Amino acid sequence: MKTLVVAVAAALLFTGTAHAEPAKVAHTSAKFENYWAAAKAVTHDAAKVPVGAKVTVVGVPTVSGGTTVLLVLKGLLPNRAYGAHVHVKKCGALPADSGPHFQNVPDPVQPSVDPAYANARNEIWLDVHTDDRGFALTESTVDWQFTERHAQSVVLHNEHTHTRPGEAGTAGPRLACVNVDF
Ligand SMILES: [Cu+2]
Repeated sequence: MKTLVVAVAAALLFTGTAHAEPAKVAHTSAKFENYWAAAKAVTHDAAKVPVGAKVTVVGVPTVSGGTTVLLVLKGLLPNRAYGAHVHVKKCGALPADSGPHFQNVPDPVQPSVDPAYANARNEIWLDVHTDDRGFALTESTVDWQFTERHAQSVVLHNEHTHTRPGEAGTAGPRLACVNVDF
């Protein structure tokens, strides 16, 4: 009987939230490769993101309704700045294939370079500076979750992310991309 009550309660709880898919944990660990269809992590510029460099991304929904994303990189160029963001689409053969940045509140004007939308609270920015061994670790927490809309990649860029009107969110050429099922 007790089991039945628990089962019914669980079913009701599940039904009650079925329209808003619960946020989930996302995780990818991979080595950057030249593009091929099943590559999890793709380098578009092997001089700046070498083949064989390692990347780990973890995305975790927080109890307070936010999301924390962790980015770990090994084997990049030492003592160098890289920009990084969560992008909407999967990595592809071309750098542009990963699409725009994921925005919690979408900018009606695309491409989005308005700091009101292209900022580190409405997007997930993961800029890093590598140490003298090419290692970097960073984390970003935003106060929203991936529920109805999802993002599919993290992209590394050539520069740290700009913030001024007209260039907000830009960070130079896309150097590499890793698929993450957020
Ligand atoms: Cu980006």
